[in-house]
Amino acid sequence: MQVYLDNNATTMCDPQVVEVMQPFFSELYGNPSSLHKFGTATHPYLRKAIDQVYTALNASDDDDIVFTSCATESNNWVLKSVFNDLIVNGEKNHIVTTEVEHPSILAACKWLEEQGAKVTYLPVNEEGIVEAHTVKSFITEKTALVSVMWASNETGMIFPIKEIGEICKEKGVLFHSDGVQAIGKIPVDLQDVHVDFVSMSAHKFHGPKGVGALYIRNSQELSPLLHGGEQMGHRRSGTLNVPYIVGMGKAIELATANIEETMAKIRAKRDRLEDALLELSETFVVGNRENRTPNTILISIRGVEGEGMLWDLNNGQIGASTGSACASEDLEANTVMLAIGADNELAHTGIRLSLSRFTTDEEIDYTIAHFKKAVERLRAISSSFAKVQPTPGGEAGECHIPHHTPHH
Ligand code: C6P
Repeated sequence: MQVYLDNNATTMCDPQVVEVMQPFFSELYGNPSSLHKFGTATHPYLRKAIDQVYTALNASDDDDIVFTSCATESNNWVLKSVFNDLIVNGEKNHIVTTEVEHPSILAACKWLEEQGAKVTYLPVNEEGIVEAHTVKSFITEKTALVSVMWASNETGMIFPIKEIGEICKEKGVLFHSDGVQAIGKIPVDLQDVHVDFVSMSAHKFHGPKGVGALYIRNSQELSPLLHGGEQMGHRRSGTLNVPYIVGMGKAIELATANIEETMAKIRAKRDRLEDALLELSETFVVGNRENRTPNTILISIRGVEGEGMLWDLNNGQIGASTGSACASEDLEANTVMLAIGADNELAHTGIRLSLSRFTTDEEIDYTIAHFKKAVERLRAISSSFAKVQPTPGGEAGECHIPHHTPHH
């Protein structure tokens, strides 16, 4: 058996998505900007894909959804263009974000600091989220943008986006949310939440890699990141990637249709897996279940190095991760676990397990059995676990670790 439990890194492209993409490679391959029939033949399919994204997110007709290559591009676009539009001319100078954003936010913010922006990286509480009142207390009249992720890729914890949106609206500050790990996992209703910009990537909800989008409320001004042709109303130049856009439309439609029902099924499997793993002594899961995306577990197993565990799981044909896929090539501690205040040793033990609608009960049974054996084996050879062994009776549960103050 092979078990894929790394769906926060990427997902399998749904066969129904692959099917709708197929004709656009070698039959309907015209450039949508061309005036001849090969080009114009693609238009109804593009319109359908756009409608599918609008419907899935309950966007209004006044809003814009602009296709990009991925969420990394969408995130960079918002940050760099707000910097260009509001900070370079001296109108504002400040961006508020969190310590636990994806590297496509954090690295872009670091770069903007070098260009002269002031950035506040807000700390998270022991559950791994930033509280709305913390955001409020760091907004000043110089703040141009608040950027807070909708849900964490590492812990699955859902941030108080609705409250933060209200605060930003009241203060007249632009609000961006990285929606990558929320869309397709929890209902996202853009009429209910006041957010100016939302980033997304199709491959996180069983669409193809290499296509994403940026939602822009009220089609407001945002200077382009890529200059060139007139595509997407000059907002994002480059020939439209028709097969992938069509695939993204289908994928978001499938991922959001009956989302409550689908997620209840995934949640039941996730909870069964989590309950079984928490039977192991000295294990902690970050964040409470109710406020987490229903597919995600970040579990820490005292005395078991994350990389060793991944290797063992991999030998058992189970794909998991120690955290964000793009930060997992180095052997550093899990940055989100450090941000919630875990000690260095504990922050090296995080394992992220992320399910999808394709995960089966048999796969969960197999994972539970293999995981428990792996922990026993690795603890038997762990010198650090030998040292902590006598701690009281092997308490297991959710991780409660004190939090700390923000840095600028
Ligand atoms: N996170 C993970 O293992 P791209 O690569 O551009 O499609 O998506 C980037 C991205 C942006 N924001 C969030 C919250 C994300 O989770 C990701 C991708 C993967 O967690 C790969 S690093």
